[in-house]
Amino acid sequence: MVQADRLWKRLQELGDIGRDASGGVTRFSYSCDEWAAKERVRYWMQQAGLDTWEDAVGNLFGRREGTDAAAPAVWLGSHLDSVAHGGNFDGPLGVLAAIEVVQSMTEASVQTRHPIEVVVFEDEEGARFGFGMIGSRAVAGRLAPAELDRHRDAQGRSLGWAMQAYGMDPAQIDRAVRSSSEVFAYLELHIEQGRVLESQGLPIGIVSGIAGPLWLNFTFKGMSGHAGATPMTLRQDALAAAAEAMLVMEQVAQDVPGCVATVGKLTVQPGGVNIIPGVVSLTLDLRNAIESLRNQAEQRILEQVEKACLRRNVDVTVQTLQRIAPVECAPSLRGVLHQSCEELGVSGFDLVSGAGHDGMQLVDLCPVGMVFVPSREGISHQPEEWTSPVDCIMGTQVLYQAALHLAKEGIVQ
Ligand code: HGY
Ligand code: MN
Ligand code: MN
Repeated sequence: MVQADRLWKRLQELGDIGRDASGGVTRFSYSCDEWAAKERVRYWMQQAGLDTWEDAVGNLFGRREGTDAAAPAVWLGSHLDSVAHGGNFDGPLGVLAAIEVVQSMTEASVQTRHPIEVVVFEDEEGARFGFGMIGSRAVAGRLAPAELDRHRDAQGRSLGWAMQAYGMDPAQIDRAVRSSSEVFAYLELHIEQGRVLESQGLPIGIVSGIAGPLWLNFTFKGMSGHAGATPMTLRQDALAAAAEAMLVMEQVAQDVPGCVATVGKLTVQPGGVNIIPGVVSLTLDLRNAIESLRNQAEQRILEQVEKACLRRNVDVTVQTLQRIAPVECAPSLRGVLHQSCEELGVSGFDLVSGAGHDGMQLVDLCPVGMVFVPSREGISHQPEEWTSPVDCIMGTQVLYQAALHLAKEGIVQ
């Protein structure tokens, strides 16, 4: 069966790659740190006897053959890129658990009809370019060439530039596309990143659906001026307008059921103590598991922000960074995951994922399923992110059991 020590040791080792001064992990896409993490994972894939390769956008694959080479592969995966100052489990647990599953199968001389591919998706987080799930979009044929120039990092470098610097040819991204005849199902083990499982003392979550993230960039243009000499009645204060907008966003998210809204990034120009801010930009992350409710919240926010800016004589422009629809996980895979939990004597708790995941991009390619393990105090996307070794291994065993059902018997009820 799966080896707890090996999994935990690899998790700790991976966490040291891209460790930053905050004690968290910063491993952006197409960075040296992410490359180093991928090379370490490639080595463990090869130790597990997998054939490894990187595709045209940098997704790393490790393949374990089945008895029927023509059969579509069961995909087990996650990501290695992180947010800035992120945690050690968001992504890596799913990747290392997937390797642990196939390595344990080989060590137990288990044969499966379907091949199994471990997939490390490039840039799931979107932390570098404000546009994520790049690798999973690419395999699903959802990465348009225009996106490569549209998205820039903090240094103004485009996604296409980063790919080129990493040794990829941006003109070849369509070579990453996989067809549904090649992929049987996608399963991902992930930390919950919320408090539901821990608060109810539950070890395993089975994801029923994934809330859709909408990322917008708001730019407020007023008039900078002297902080001391400009009367309050004559100001076009871009930051005051942004502040009012943020309170609108918070209020709408509280009013619309199932919504969450977050302003995570804010820049102020010119940025002097004694200068009225002239230009302010901020990002809004708006989510809901029901798209119509997210649309409703989006419209309310845009209308109210527009009104506030008119009153303040401040211009506001809004750019969509990414708009990902909420998805349902495949009932067939949820059934296999519940069956696997029963066989392991553990209960699987159905829940919605507030966090986004690569599987959202794969729903037209194959059935998608996710299994969650608890996050301590629901903490994630920061250095304190932690899941116990017991929970990590329990999740890996459920992944093993479900992968066996899928790859051996092709069970997709
Ligand atoms: O933002 C998210 O939900 C995920 O962590 N990428
Ligand atoms: Mn993740
Ligand atoms: Mn994340």
